[in-house]
Amino acid sequence: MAKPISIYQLEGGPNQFFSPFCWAAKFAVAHKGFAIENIRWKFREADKIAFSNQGLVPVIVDGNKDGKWVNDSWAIAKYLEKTYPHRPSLFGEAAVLFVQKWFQTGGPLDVLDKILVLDEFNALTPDLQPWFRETREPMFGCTLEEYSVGEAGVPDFRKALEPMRQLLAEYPYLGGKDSPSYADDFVAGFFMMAYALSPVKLLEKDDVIHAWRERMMAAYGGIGKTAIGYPESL
Ligand SMILES: N[C@@H](CCC(=O)N[C@@H](CS)C(=O)NCC(=O)O)C(=O)O
Repeated sequence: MAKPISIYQLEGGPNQFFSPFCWAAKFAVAHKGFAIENIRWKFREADKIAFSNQGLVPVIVDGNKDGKWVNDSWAIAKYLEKTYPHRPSLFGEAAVLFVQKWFQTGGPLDVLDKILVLDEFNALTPDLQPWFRETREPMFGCTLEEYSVGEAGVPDFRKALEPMRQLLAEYPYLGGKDSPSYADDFVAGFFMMAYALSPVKLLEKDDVIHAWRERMMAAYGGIGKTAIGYPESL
């Protein structure tokens, strides 16, 4: 019987898992039908993942392959697909990598980050908050408060999702199949970040993306639905 795959996953408050990349990896592992062992990881716990020679999560450790580790969500997806080709495929015909680039580069993530930045700051324990401010403010070129747009960013976020909305009007999932592809897992990871951090309603109920998010949260035994988050945001 297959052993679980462990995931080092960013934790904010207790059981508050808000890293979109960790969610993408977690959905991908579940997608391949493996049980998941969550290993909680907080910002700055570099020593815990030092074995991976870098400082970011997710990192997976595969108990089925002598504890092989892989870091980076995209590298993890490629590893899972290559190592377990006979399990449900992560990659559909759609350009999965293009979906990731679109979402992250000049796309919906730009505004989503600005909606959530103060929620992320507030989710952290007081000892981590000064570090978060000191590392993020130089990146943004302004204070967290100046960068934040909060709920006022929702119309722009919805607008930025238009290509995804048009695709989902024709297909149930972003990979163009009747079941999720890794493009779905990846984008759903960002909706899980929002769910974990904020009560803001990102989507209207009649939006096809709303129904897609419901399907993704219910997928793989409901690992999204049972996560700790803000149900009022859905
Ligand atoms: N390209 C990486 C990005 C991973 C990443 O940025 N992880 C964040 C959590 S969302 C992290 O580990 N941050 C630690 C830090 O900033 O020190 C991936 O796709 O896995």
